[in-house]
Amino acid sequence: MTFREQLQHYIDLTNEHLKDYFNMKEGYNQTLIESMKYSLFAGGKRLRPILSLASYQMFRDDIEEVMPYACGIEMIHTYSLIHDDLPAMDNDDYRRGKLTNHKVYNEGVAILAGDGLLNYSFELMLENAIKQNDIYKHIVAIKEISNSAGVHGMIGGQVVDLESENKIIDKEMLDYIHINKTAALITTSLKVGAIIAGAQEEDIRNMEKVGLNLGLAFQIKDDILDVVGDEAKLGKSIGRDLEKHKSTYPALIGLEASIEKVGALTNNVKQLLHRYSSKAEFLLELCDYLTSRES
Ligand code: GRG
Repeated sequence: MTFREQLQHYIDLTNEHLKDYFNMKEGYNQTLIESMKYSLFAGGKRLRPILSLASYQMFRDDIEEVMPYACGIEMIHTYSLIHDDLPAMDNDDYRRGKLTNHKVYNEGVAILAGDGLLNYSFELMLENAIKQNDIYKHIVAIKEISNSAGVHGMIGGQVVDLESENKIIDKEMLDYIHINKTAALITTSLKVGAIIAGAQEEDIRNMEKVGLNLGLAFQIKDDILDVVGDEAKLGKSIGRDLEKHKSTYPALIGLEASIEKVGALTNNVKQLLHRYSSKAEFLLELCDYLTSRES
C-alpha cells in the first residue's frame, strides 16, 4: 500500500468502528446522541486514531484489539473541541467549515455532548478491557489515556492557556501549554498503540518521546499556518488572537525560528524512529505530511 492508501485505510477503519460504537438505542436522549454524532462525524483528520493504529502495527499486524482505544481517544479529542469552541472558552462559530456544536444545538446541549463523549469513551474502553484475559495492559492503557486527558495533561494545559490570555508569557509557560494541551493526547495515542500491541517498556518509552516531539511540532506548525495561512483563516485567527492576545511560538520567537523549531523536532522524530527501519515507514511519512501541510 502507498502512504496515501494506508492513511485512507486507517481513516476508514476508524470511521467504520465509530459508526458501530454509535449504533445505539436512542430514546428521550436522542438530541444528545445526535449532537455527539454531529461533531464526531464533522470531518476531522482522525490524526490521533491514525497514530494509535500505526504505532500498534509497528509491533503487531492484526488491528482489532486497539480499535476501542483509537476511537475512544478520538471521542475525547472531539469533546475537547466542542468545549473549546464554547462562548466561555474560544467562542467560535465555525469548526472544520461547519457550525460549531453549540451553534447548531445550544450551549447546554454542547456541554453535555462533550461530557457524553468523554464518558462514553471510557465506557467503551472499559467494556472492552473487562472481556480480555490479559487485562493488565488494558488497564495501563486506560490509565494513560485518563492521565493525558486530565489535570496532568490536556485540561491542565487548557486552563493555563485560558489564564494566560492577554498576558505576556515566557517560553517555559508556552511549552507547558503546548505539551499538555496538544502533545499529551498525541503522545498517548502513540503510547497506547505500543502498550496494546505488547511492546517492550523501552519501545513504549521511545514512542512517548516520538509523541512529545511530534505533538510540539504539530502545534507550532498549526500556529505557523495561522500566521501564513489563507486569507480567510488569517483574518479570523489574527482577529481572534489580537482580541485575546494569545501567545504562540511565532509571536514569541518569530516565524523563521518557529519554522526551524518544527524542522528540529521533525528530525528528532526521525532519529527516534530510525531503529524500527521499514516498520516505521508510515509514521515517518506521516510526520513529513503533518509538518509540511499547508492547511
Ligand atoms: C476544552 C478540555 C478542553 C481542552 C481543549 C484541543 C483543545 C484543548 C483545544 C482546541 C484548540 C487547539 C487549536 C488546540 C491545539 C490542538 C489542535 C491543533 C487541535 C486540532 O486538532 P486537529 O487538527 O483537529 O487534529 P481535527 O479537526 O482534524 O480533528
